Amino acid sequence: MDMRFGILFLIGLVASECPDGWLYYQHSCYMFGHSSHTFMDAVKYCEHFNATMLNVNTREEQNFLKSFMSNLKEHYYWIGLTDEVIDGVWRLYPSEQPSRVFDWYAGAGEPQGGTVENCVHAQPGYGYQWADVSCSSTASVVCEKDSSSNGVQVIGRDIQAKERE
Ligand SMILES: [Ca+2]
Ligand SMILES: [Ca+2]
Repeated sequence: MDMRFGILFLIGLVASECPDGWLYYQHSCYMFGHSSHTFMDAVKYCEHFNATMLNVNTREEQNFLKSFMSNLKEHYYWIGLTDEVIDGVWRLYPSEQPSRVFDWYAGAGEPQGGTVENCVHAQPGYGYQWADVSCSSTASVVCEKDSSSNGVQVIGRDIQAKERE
């Protein structure tokens, strides 16, 4: 068997896979935490897994995750979205890119917390739509990482690098 073909096949095969216990969707892996943290502790929790908090980039991603969360136990989940820097300007965390996708729970007038509520969680009672809340309140967290960042693919790259030597 042609060695190069074998390596490319290996990389292709693992590109759609996530670590055990993580959910795959469109090149991302997601992990739904069970324990409660403040926003900043939840950031560290995700970093521990080489991930960031969930960044919702598309409407499709939001709809997929909302539907998945509705089948889990009734946890509140932090997402990576804050207006800590400028009130009312919602940015993804930690990139600080302006968010293009929103799913606020209009039934409670969210977001309505002004300068007091600068972090965002998905709330079971709101069908996992979003509310702004105090960053020092506690919730579980959804962590996200690129599916290509898993370890097996790095091994594939190592093999390829060796072949070139
Ligand atoms: Ca995302
Ligand atoms: Ca609020």
